[in-house]
Amino acid sequence: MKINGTVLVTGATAGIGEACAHAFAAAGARLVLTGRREERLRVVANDLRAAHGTESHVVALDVRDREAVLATLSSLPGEFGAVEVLVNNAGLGRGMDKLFAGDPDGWDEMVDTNVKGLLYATRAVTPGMVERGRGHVINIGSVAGHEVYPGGAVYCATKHAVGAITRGLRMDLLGTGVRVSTVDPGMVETEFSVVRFGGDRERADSVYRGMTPLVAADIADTVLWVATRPAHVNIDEIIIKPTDQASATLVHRS
Ligand code: NDP
Ligand code: 8X3
Repeated sequence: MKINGTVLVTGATAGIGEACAHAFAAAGARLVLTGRREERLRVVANDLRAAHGTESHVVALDVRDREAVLATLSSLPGEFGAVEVLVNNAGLGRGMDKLFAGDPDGWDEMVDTNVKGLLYATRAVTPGMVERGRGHVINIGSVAGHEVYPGGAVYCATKHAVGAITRGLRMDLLGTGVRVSTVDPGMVETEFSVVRFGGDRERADSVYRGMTPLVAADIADTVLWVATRPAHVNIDEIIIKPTDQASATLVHRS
């Protein structure tokens, strides 16, 4: 499976985004790596160069910063500008309080990152794809875009929105040659739960206790597969869960 061209990953400093960067680099792509933690981006870029001889362009940005996203990602230098695959991965959960007791700042952060950030990156990158008559937008959704669970109303709402945006974007790009997909994971052990629970590692670890979660590389493998189908094939959506998980809330633990 070879990828010729540029792959832009949002949220490439950790977890699924970092794993996607590695998978695409191994397949021959050049990478645009974005995220807020610039130091981490440089480490990832160095790792990719050492492991695969990959050329990366690092862009430290917050996807919530509309002006920065639109200005920077629509005018990437040289060959980095011809983005072949956009992986809209940057996202997070904040807390699991009941909605009536929830933290509005956390709601803002989830909506602004998971929904609006994804829209800004898409708006910056897709005009070039349309012009070139080729490209692929791959959104990282979630089982939370298919189900709702207690304490997850806002996070689930953002991932339902990702599903709606994916379907609408596919309609709007019909006839341009640009593909649109969503890869929707269940439980993947990354920094996600540590972030969701405000750095409480004990609580984060308990999410995966007694079961075998997915790892970021499982999702990256799927994203790469989606991106490497022939140009006339569009994988609309994939739900991928651990064998130990039957629904968002039904998990086998031993
Ligand atoms: P991680 O916390 O490990 O990684 C999240 C990434 O998103 C980091 O690179 C982080 O970079 C980036 N990010 C977060 N906020 C922003 C922001 N405002 N601007 C730019 N980048 C940002 O979590 P995962 O890898 O698990 O999550 C990746 C995606 O997968 C998310 O969309 C998540 O909702 C989704 N997902 C995760 C599942 C799981 O169980 N882990 C399951 C289903 C979906 P930085 O902090 O440097 O900015
Ligand atoms: C993250 C997975 O099940 O915690 O999207 O919502 S879940």
